[in-house]
This record gives sequence, C-alpha cells and structure tokens, in this order.
Amino acid sequence: MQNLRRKTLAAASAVSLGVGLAVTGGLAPAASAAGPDTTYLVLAPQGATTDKAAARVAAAAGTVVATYDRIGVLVVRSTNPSFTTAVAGAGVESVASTAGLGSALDEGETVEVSAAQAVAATADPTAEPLFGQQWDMPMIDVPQAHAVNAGSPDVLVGVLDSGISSTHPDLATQIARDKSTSCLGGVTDTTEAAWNPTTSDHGTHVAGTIAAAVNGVGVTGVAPGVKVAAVKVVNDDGYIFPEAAVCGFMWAAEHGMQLTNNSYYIDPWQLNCRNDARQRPVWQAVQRAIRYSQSKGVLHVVSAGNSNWDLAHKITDTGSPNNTDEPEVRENLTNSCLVLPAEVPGVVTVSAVGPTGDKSYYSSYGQGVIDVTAPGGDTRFRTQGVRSTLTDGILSTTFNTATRTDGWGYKQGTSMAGPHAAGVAALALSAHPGMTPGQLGSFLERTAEAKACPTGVYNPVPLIPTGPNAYDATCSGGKRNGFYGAGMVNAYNVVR
Ligand SMILES: [Ca+2]
Ligand SMILES: [Ca+2]
Repeated sequence: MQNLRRKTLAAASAVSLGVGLAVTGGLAPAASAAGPDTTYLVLAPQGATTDKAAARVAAAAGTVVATYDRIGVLVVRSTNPSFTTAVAGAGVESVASTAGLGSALDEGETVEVSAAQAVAATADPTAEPLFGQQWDMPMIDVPQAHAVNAGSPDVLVGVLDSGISSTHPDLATQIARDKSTSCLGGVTDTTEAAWNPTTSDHGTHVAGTIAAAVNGVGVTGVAPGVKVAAVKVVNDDGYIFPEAAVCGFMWAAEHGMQLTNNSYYIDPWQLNCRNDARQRPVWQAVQRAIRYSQSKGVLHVVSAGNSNWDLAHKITDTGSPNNTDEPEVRENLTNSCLVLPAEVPGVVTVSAVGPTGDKSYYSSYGQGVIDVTAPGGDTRFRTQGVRSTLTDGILSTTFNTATRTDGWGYKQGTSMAGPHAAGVAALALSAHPGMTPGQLGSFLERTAEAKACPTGVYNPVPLIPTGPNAYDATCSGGKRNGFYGAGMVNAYNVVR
C-alpha cells in the first residue's frame, strides 16, 4: 500500500543526483567556502541562444554539463554557494537549483511468475505462453488488432522511465539501441549499461506492455511490431529530477520518436506554486522541453498518478502526504502551476481500470484532465480491499534487480495503464502514418469506447486497512467524464 501512495519529495537532492563532478576548486571564489555540488537550470530568454548565459555561468564558477540551445536551457553544476545571485544578469532570464525537486516514481507492487511458466514455449509464435493471464489485452481488443496490424518498425516509442533490460528475451529484439540513452543528471550517456535498469524494473515492465515480442516466449505487448527506446530518467533512488526530464523530452524530440510514455508526474502545488521565485524557472524549463518536443512531432502519454486525487479540483485539495501545515487554499493557479506533464496542453493523460473495467481504487481522476482510460490493474477490488490478488494486476516483463535476472511478473498502477494507451497510439500510427501529435491524440479519444460514470460515491475497496473512506471518489461529467475521459482505448478501432 505504502508504495502506491508514495509521492514524496527528495529530502536531500544533492545526494540523490548520482555521480558528482570533480570539484572545480580553481574556479571557486577564493573568499567563500565551497558549498555542496548542486545542479541548476539556467534559462536564457525564450528564443535566445545560451551563449551569454554560458559565459555568465563560467564567471559564476559554474560548469555547464548540458546545453539545450533550442529551448534556451543550460544544466549547470556548481559548488559556489552564491551561484544563483552571481549568475544573474544579461542573457540569463532565470535560474533555479533543482535540489529537493525530485519527483518520486510511483512504483507498483511486483510479483514474479515462474520462469518455467513464462518460457513454456508453444512453438507457435502466435500463442504466447502467458497470454491467458493477460486479461488486459482482450479488454482493449489487442488480438483483433493484431490480426490486422501488430505495429510498424518505423514507429518508435520513448520509454522515459527507469531503463529497459536489453537482455530480456521478450524485449531484446524490440529495443532501438541506437536511440536509447540515460538522461540522469541532465546529461546523455548512450552506453548500453547506462540505460539498463539498476534499482528499478519499472521501465522494463512498461516497455513489455507496449512492445513485448510475439515470439513464443512470455507475453505479448500491445504493439509488438513497433520499437521502444530506453530513456532513463529515474535515478537509483527512484526520483525523476527536472534536469533528467528536460533531457528526456529533448532526446525524444531529436531522435525521431513519435511517442513517449511517462509514468510520473510533478505536482507544482508542492513544488512550484508555494515558492514561486525559487522554483518556477525549473518548471518553465520542463514546459519548454515538452512544448519543443511536441513541436517536433512527439505525442506524450502520461499516467494520472496513484493517489486517488481529483486533479480537476486542486483548488480545494488540501492534502499532501508530506504537508503537515494547515490546509491551504490553492490560489493564483496559473499555467506555471500545471501538474507536469499531465496538464500540459496536448499531452494524453491516462487513468487506470481493473479487470472489471471500473476505475482502479488508486487511480487519480478529474474532469478535463483525464483524456482516456486503460487497464492498470486493481488487485484489491475482489476482496473490497482486504487482500491483494496479484493476478488482477498487469502481467509484463520484469527484471529482478537483486539477482540481475529477466522474468515476467505483475504490477499495478496508472504507470501500467499509460503504456496500454501508448501501445494503442503506436498501433494507430502504424496503420495511419503521418498523424500529428494533435491528430493522434484526438484519434485516440475518438476511437475509445465511452464509459459512463458510476452514480454516487465510488469506492471499490471500502475495507482497505488504511481507514474509512480513504478511496472514496466521485465521478463527474457525461459521455466524457472525470474517471474515464473519452473512454477505454481500443487497439482494434485504431487499425481497422
Ligand atoms: Ca513474447
Ligand atoms: Ca490532455
């Protein structure tokens, strides 16, 4: 349970940033002691180059570690405790440290299935041994779709996540290795080891749902004919830092990806709206990267989050797990306070359903925020919350990070729903190449199967041990509504 509701901030991001650079002692101002090695995003004015900003960075004892000239963003490290004030000046619109601004990956529970089961190959490559346990695939008409179109290798889906196991028997043939990278620290590293999983197999599971091979082994993905690229943005502590997200969106834009799947979100109420002056530039940098990638033809599919929050009513939402202050009313909601990337215009946001097709107990929702829904699993509905039935999760490819072995297993979460929608979008592009991100997003919604709101207060898990009414949710809207958006994505409808 705990991990499903986890959405915490990195307490000490300076230590979460992974490999530090050598201290640039010679550049540090003699008068002041060196501070911790800190990462900053330095923004040039929109539309300007970063030359002037880079010169100011050097003069302020900072080191540019990545330049995103097309969006006017520099990723900088510095141990100068006065860096923020020292760098300010002509050519620098704003600067902010990303310390503390990591967003926790919403990990689900995992249970592995036995290897013998998974590799009991039938010798019939159209009959995956574990297909019978993939209730999610018939739910969105994947078998019918595959009879028409199982995906084109010209379609490339970026998995912005914790890496993808390149040795996995169900994924090894599916990964575009030359388009894969790590983005940790905001800097690309294209070595294969860098984009393989380290402490989390979340991305490996997501990749399998999108594109696991039809090969007589394990499972099938929604779009086994397409390719996936690993874009590792989740660090070894399970956090996505804004500089990694910027790097990931820019990488996707410049490496021919038509789609990305994003299983995390950044809540600006905690991170931006409260401390605008310090933090807003960080979210501006992420938004610039998202918008640039959209302009380059990338559609972003994003999961809604696992907190059972009504994302449409943030103004009255007073709770956050880390907030012990008195409830505050959200005021001054502006574009810079959007939940990133879920609320950026043009992004497809996905809620989760379980095997009954009803909203998963944990899935966040919200009218005008949720665009479509997809299977993400619901391991609790069967017992009204008392116990977990893992076969009601989503079965996909896994990587055991302790034993370093590939396998298959169940996870649940909106993180599992997003890749079903991304897979359907990939099939749509395979059947109808050339759609713009806007056209593709609309097509996904138009072809989804509308699903009505339940009446009254909905709670499939009234007996869950976390307390009474913890998972109450109320759906609003008509044919298009807060629980399911335009409806359940459908693989057959996009290829027929
Ligand atoms: Ca397979
Ligand atoms: Ca949207």
